[in-house]
Amino acid sequence: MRVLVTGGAGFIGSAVCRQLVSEAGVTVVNVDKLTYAANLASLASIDGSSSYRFEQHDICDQEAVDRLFARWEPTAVIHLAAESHVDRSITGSAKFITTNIIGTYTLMEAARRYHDRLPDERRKQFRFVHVSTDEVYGSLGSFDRFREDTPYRPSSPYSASKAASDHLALAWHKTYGLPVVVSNCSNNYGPFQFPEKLIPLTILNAIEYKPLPLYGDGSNVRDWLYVEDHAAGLIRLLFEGRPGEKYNFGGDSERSNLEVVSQICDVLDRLRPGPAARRSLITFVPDRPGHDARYAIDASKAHRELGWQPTRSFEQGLADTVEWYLASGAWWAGARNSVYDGSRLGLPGTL
Ligand code: NAD
Ligand code: TDX
Repeated sequence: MRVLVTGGAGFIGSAVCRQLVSEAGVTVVNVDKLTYAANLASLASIDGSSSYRFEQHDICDQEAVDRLFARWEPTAVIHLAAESHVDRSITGSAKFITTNIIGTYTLMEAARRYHDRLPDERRKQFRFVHVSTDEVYGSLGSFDRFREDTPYRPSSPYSASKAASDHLALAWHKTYGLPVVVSNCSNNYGPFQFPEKLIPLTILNAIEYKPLPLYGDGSNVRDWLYVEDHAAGLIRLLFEGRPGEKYNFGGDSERSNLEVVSQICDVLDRLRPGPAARRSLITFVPDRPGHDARYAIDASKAHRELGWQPTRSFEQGLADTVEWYLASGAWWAGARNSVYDGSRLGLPGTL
């Protein structure tokens, strides 16, 4: 089995590549443009394996993508390549429209032509797993949870672009018979996450005793899932996902942003005591425009149909993640010092 993974040098994609090669014994071709969010060091554990290949390409480049299908003849695709940071989509939406919508379209067109040419047996086996987000459903009140049939109400340029890509993916199934499976997952966290997202940004700032920016009053709620659990769910979709279906993944771990940041402070105070309790670094900053109040996932379909369950509690996963960042300065130093400059980008939470 050979799987073409897009965005495999990113946070979730690298976890998918590592699991496919090291645990599932599957050959991976990783196609990634290597944007600011990519880090090939996240793949060090499988680089050099005969089951792993890297191809640097933009998924918007139709000729390049067609060539990839012809050259590698994949059994399946897991499509993760995207612009993924909501704040960046607010200050510059163009790349989100291009990569998330045109890129997905380009990839699916190539997949469709390839799929149509496959002999019967291989055509039956082929899957196109489109990786999306719970943000397409918009914001929840206090009680509900997102189900697969919850209507789409995206709030940000990022989530609107992902919503568009989901609609395209399911239309390519209905109209052309491309065996698409869509996943909608809640917030991921864990090792190898680029330090612009809440959890790694907070961990690194707290290590360095810098302010910890919380948007608004910190009461917004996210449902956190450990990245390795998400990757395991995506791999199950390759084998068990029903074409044309959507599957929600979540961690049953709803926490307010204030709770998450406070917990990181406490873990770090325990692991690396400093001059003052780190909660004193929490700084409330102007809110993100269009900030969704609450996300929560009903993942019962994935539990039932895929036999998938998250394996790690949020408390355990967060402690593991903090320890990983403490031990992995070489991985994050480059991204932090030279690439990510929030103040230059004018991001909403910048201090
Ligand atoms: P990421 O930003 O860490 O990685 C994205 C990767 O895509 C990078 O390696 C980047 O170089 C690559 N890429 C970007 N544009 C490209 C292009 N035009 N051509 C080829 N490669 C390109 O993102 P992530 O957090 O790993 O998210 C992966 C996917 O999962 C995305 O589709 C995202 O929408 C979705 N998702 C993320 C989360 C989350 O919490 N991070 C939750 C649910 C769904
Ligand atoms: O400095 C910050 N302060 C803060 O309060 C940052 C970076 C974020 N926040 C808040 C905004 C959100 O309520 O924390 C929450 C999490 O923010 P992000 O880490 O930016 O994630 P979010 O906007 O929820 O989106 C993430 O989950 C869904 C991923 O970035 C998306 O790719 C995924 O689809």
